[in-house]
Amino acid sequence: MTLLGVELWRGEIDLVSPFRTSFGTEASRELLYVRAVGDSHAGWGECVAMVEPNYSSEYLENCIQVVSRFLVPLLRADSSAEEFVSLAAPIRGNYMSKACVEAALLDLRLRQQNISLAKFLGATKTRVASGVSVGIQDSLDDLVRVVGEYLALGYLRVKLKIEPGTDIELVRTVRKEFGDELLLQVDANAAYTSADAEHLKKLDEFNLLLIEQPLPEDDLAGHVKLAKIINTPVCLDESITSFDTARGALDLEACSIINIKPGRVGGYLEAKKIHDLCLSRGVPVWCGGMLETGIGRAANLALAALPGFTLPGDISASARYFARDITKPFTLENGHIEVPNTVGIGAKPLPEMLADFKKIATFEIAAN
Ligand code: NPQ
Ligand code: MG
Repeated sequence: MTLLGVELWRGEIDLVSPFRTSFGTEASRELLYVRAVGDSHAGWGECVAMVEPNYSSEYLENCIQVVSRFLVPLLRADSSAEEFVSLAAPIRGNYMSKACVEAALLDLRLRQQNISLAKFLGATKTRVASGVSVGIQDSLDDLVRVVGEYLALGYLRVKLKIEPGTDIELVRTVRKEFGDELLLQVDANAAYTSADAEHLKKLDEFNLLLIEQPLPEDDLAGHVKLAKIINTPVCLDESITSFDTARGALDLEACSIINIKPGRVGGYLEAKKIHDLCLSRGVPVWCGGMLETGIGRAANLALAALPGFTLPGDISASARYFARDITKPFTLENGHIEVPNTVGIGAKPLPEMLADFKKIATFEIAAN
């Protein structure tokens, strides 16, 4: 049951179509993996940071620095994921860096103990309801076509990216085209300000499941005020970086739904604590996505199989983003994706795909 070493692997996979949000357009996914090497097993963790600090303050190069200089040195041959998390606690922020190291260690330890991540976390479902995040399109016709294609594939919920000037008409068009039964929500990625409250109130007529992160991540007070003005439930994403920020947002009534992303909160152990808190308070949660490949997607499926994940998440099929995934592809079956039930995260890179990736760092872990 030992940890012998840690490796960092880098690569890039093109997206099947550009993904436009209020903070930019992505055409490919630059990737960073952590590999935790044991005596007879290896664990993999995926870093969800983007190349540029546009979604949050973390970015891929910075994660490589933080993982190499501050996190790997904390590891011991017998470190558990729980020990790593407590040793890393004094290092402020850097949630995505911590999460990918924790995930690799968790995958390794669970493989060594012959347990699946789903079982370890307390999963109660064998498949999870799948939604899709739809980027901003060049025209309303394009949007209707793209949404139609996803619904034909069986996705159970549609999330539309919005930004100032590209919002009300977008939602009206999709609601009119696909009907009142469609599970529909929007995500602003923090693009509005409190001054837009009356404008955002116009979305109330479209019976949306939620509006996600309308205001800047640190404007909790603005979300409290907005939640009192609009009827559409407010869901927070970027603002929730830990158990404490989740509890605080709920105590202040800044939101009534939470998008849980393990990478954004420092890992699966913290994500589970947030899940348990929300379950105890009857607050719906759903699993967000960061355009993960199969390594991150497999682990997120285990998390989303917990009982409190009652809304369809952004864990889409691999094909939503990638023509070829780093792992065996995750596919949509009747609007759902199967939860891996084999040991660890239940997935690992395909050798032929990993061949295009570069091992950029190797660290030996001192025996105890
Ligand atoms: C969100 N995810 O919920 C994020 C935004 C996002 C599925 O909408 C590369 C890496 C590109 C992460 C683009 C979804 C990304 C990204 C958008 C995350 O806010
Ligand atoms: Mg979001």
